Amino acid sequence: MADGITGKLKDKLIATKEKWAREGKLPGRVRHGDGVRLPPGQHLVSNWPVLDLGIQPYIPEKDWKLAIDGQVENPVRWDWDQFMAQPQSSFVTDIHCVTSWSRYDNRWDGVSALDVIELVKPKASATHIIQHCHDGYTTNVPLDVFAQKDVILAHSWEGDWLTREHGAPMRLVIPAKYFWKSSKWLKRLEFVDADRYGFWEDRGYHNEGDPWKEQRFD
Ligand SMILES: Nc1nc2c(c(=O)[nH]1)N[C@H]1C(S)=C(S)[C@@H](COP(=O)(O)O)O[C@H]1N2
Ligand SMILES: [Mo]
Repeated sequence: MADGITGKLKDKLIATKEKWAREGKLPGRVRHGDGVRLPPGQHLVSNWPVLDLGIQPYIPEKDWKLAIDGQVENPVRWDWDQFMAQPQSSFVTDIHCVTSWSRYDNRWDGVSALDVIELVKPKASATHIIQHCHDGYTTNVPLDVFAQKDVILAHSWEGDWLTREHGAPMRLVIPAKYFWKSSKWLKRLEFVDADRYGFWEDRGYHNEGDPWKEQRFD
């Protein structure tokens, strides 16, 4: 063990790296789509379109809360400072929207889903996760999709805080799925023991939403 403050920081850094290595969570990219980067029927854009239900809730950080509960051993309810005090991760991932635009190389900062899972400890009964948002939007994913290593509860994009129209102060990002599975203005992650459709899944969107399989609508 190294001595002093620098030594302590070094130990902490080494411990983090050892943890990453154990989990296979090394910084870098997760490969989705078997090496095909642009999914079928998509075109690239360089801007970042805004899509929502016409309501863009304003949630000041002082009023923000996130509940992570349901089929977990250790439910949490974070305020903003508690959320920001969690281990931080950074991923660069691509966006694929079902309306056919894709955007490459988006840098996200926030708390990784793997760190959330490690903390709340899903029960054996947990199979899916329902995302609940401040505008009433919901969407669902299987636990193994949420547990992919580039899934992030993001507070920042390209080094700046998320803007309100993109889901400030925090949104989920699930790179392996069409973007409707990535909730803006997230307020609750509910671990459940049976699948349940969300807003668009109820309205004819495909339940899985894998862009490389073109799972757009049912
Ligand atoms: N809370 C909330 N999250 C949402 C939506 C929404 O209407 N409300 N729309 C989804 C859809 S269909 C898409 S394509 C993306 C759009 O995110 P963006 O506006 O940041 O591009 O958000 C997803 N998450
Ligand atoms: Mo969308």
